[in-house]
Amino acid sequence: MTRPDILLIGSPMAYVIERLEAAFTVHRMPAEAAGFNAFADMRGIAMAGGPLRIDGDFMERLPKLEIVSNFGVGYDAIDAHAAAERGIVVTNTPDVLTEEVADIAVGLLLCVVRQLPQAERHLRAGKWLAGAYPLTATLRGRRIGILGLGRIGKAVALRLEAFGVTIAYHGRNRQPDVPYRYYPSLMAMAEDVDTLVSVAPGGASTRHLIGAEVLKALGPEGIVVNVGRGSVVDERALIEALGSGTILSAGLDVFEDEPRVPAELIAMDHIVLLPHVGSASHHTREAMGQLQVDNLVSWFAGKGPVTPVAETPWPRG
Ligand code: NAP
Ligand code: 8YV
Repeated sequence: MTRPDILLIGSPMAYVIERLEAAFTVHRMPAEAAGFNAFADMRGIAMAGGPLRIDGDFMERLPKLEIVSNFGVGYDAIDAHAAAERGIVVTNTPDVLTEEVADIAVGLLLCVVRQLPQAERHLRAGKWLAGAYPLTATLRGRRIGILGLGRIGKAVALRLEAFGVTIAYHGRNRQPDVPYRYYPSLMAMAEDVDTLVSVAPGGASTRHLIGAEVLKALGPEGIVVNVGRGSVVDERALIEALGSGTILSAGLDVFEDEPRVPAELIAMDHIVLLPHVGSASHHTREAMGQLQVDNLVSWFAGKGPVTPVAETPWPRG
């Protein structure tokens, strides 16, 4: 039996490549998308970051494509509707990274509120000898609004409950069985909270949801933590709000044009910036890699995908 041809896009983990090579004939995407004819036989894609977007045009050039297996729960780089129209299944890696990313969201929030990275820099620079680090803001009494109370958002909320803060959320739908106040309007929630934690996915429906008006509504004690996707925040509006004191601070793990981070953000010492490390532990990245491979192996064994995305349900809707 011939081994299915699989195309690697981005930088899959060595462990993923090894497992794929054991089961499939593996091909790599050239640096520029010149030689598409060479990929006419591809039946699967293993996608792992990178600048390439898999849209309908791309799919048209791979006529035998059956499945796109994404490394990561967010699949905004893949047009899943275009895939559904063509009968192509898209899979992602939900659940296995939920707790890890929730840890980072809360860690980032604490770093921002108590200025932990700045305090550490103070010590390392020998400045403690000259004086104590200045007093900081506090988590006490904070009213937190979560944008995107999905798998990760709920895990963030659960952790935050232990801190005794007030928790509310906004999404397109009210969640059943959650004890937090639901706001059908993000703007209304921003007016009632001072801390916005975004765990919403990327894509057209969430682009720049957090803009100048929402930032202004958070007020001068306002904090934005974003571990979802950079595109959800209007970065220019955020830079303006941070620079003018419209809000207090921000903690960002994701950016609009990764890995390029605006110089204005890098120059701001009072905010906290991370290089998209929400899921980046050995443990969790291995679990994600395993699930990415399992989806391809299960599909080509005729058993269907393990974790198809909502737009390409299995069995087919
Ligand atoms: P999920 O379970 O699908 O949750 C997504 C939540 O966002 C849902 O509650 C959904 O609620 C809400 N949402 C979706 N579209 C929205 C819209 N247009 N307006 C308002 N809310 C919207 O996904 P998850 O597993 O929690 O992951 C969430 C996201 O986190 C991923 O898509 C990814 O972008 C990001 N992520 C980042 C890292 C990192 O390393 N920083 C790691 C993993 C994931 P409704 O459907 O009710 O609107
Ligand atoms: C990964 C993520 O860093 O799962 C996601 O959506 O953003 C992260 O877990 C990313 O997908 C790796 O490319």
